[in-house]
Amino acid sequence: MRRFMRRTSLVVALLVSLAAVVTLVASPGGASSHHHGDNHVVNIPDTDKFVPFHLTINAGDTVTWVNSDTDKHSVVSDDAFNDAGHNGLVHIILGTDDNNGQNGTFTLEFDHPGTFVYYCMFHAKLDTDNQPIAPGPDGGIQDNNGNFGTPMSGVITVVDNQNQNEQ
Ligand SMILES: [Cu+2]
Repeated sequence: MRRFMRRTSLVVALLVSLAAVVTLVASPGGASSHHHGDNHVVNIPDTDKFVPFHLTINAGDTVTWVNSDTDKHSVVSDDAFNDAGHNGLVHIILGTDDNNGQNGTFTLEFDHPGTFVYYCMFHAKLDTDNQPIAPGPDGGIQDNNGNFGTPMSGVITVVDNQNQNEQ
């Protein structure tokens, strides 16, 4: 029993020191493969749209959605056209009505190049060809004539940052 205990604590001690070494080795490597991430903002005003519609960012950057509308909105990605990570994402961003008067926010980090196409499930939906369309008279962006047809969607293009790291 004693012997077993001693052996066990030796193994534990070895594992702890191994973990420490792995941590030391891993952190500088992780820092150099990503540039210092910039944060980009996509605003959601009270007109049911993402502003800007399209963003180009570097791998390692973050994007923060800021919902200043009273209504809640959402960021939903579909695997059919998303190769930038966060596949199958469904995230609701509260509006000021449900968030004590404060803007709802949501931040994602994008770690590798690709395209992130997203839409709001309340103000857009996907058609049979996986294209965002307005869900009906109560959704999408209506023009002055009452027509609807612009779905609430957006695109983030994530590019490789290797060249910038070398500068
Ligand atoms: Cu919405």
